[in-house]
Amino acid sequence: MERYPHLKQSDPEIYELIRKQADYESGTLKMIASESYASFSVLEACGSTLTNKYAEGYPGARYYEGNEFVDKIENLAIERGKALFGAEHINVQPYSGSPANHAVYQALLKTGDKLMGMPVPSGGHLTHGWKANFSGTDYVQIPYGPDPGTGKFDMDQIRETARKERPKMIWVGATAYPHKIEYKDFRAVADEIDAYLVADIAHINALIIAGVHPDPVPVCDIVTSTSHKMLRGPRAGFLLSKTEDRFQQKYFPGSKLNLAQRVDRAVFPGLQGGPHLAVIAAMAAAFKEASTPEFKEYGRQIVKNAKALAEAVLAKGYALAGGGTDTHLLILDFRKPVHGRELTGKEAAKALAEAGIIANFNMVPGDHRSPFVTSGVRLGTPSLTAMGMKEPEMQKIAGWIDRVCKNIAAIETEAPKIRQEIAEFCKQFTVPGIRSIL
Ligand code: DSN
Repeated sequence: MERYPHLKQSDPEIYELIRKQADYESGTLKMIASESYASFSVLEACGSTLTNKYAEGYPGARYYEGNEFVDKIENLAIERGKALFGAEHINVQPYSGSPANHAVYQALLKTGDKLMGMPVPSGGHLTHGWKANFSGTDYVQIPYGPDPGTGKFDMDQIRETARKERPKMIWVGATAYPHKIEYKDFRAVADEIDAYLVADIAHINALIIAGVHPDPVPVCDIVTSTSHKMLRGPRAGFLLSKTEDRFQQKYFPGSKLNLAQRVDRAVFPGLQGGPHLAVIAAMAAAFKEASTPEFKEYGRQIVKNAKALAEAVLAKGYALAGGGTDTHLLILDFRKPVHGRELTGKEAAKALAEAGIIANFNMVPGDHRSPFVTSGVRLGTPSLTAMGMKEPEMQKIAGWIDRVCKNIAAIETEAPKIRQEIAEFCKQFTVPGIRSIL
């Protein structure tokens, strides 16, 4: 089947670049922990004519006419999302994860308020209060992070910081934390100081759906997420929330709006204009896919694959931040020399990419190197799992990673050989949204 025939004819330049990127992504190992593959169905909804429509507002209360069908679409996304996550309320309009997180600040805080969050080098997200982001310039981040020794959260330390600083909100969520997060422990801390608890599950939503990671929805005030990454939907965000605000009397006395209404107001008209309806239709399609037993199996296999990969690299003498993984990602810690040499995260990630293993350099807890160099490489298994790979394939991949690191001084000659092997290997697998098995 020829893809994008109209674009091919009208704009061959852009068409070729899209085609080349798809070829690249199906002939290399996509191990960026925050990526996976959207299905053909999700891509079709994204590329649909809904992109033409304006519909500011929410279903049944729009500022434009002509919404009979788009209201049904957004309502389907809402119903499916609520059922999938067991949430009291969902807003499916955020343009992506950062706008969803921005809406949380608008719904809960006032400029200058304190929040607890992880700085980016500790594994947090920009929007969790990082100094270069609105969340760090307009609000005050009280930092916390994994213990540099164990690589895991030390709840006693976190409680002590919370009691001392009394933030109004605690973010729980990470972009580079390989362990399970016990939300109920954070809830206990938040309750001691009357703080909102907000989980960002963008990285781990499929694991929660699959039941292999604790579920934040019952205990958090708001849960935010992207709908791409391992959820395999369109590039967008959504917000799950409780209907009532447990701290209404304390922080919003006299307000006629409950928490769900404040969340909706924060998204529109607080931050955004017209919702991206094609994307919302794609999100509805992705929620449907994520409700299937096959998706739950994918979620379980992501973790099995990450554990198998972790065991395989540990067996080859590599160190991992936090000692291993019980999620979708692992972080190679190059502070322990391999093959007689201490690599930096940056040089290792670059060499791996030349060989066809696409990942990113990443800080490790207690890293002495700058965020532009780092001592770690973050590896994720969602994309590999979406292609149908299982534990035996992780053994093979660990072998290629080791070959790259062993031959890093002569990577120009070794990388093309490995890349060719990987390209052949990838042909055995379906690449969702790109190609079926050849
Ligand atoms: N950029 C994402 C990641 O790679 O973790 C976070 O949004």
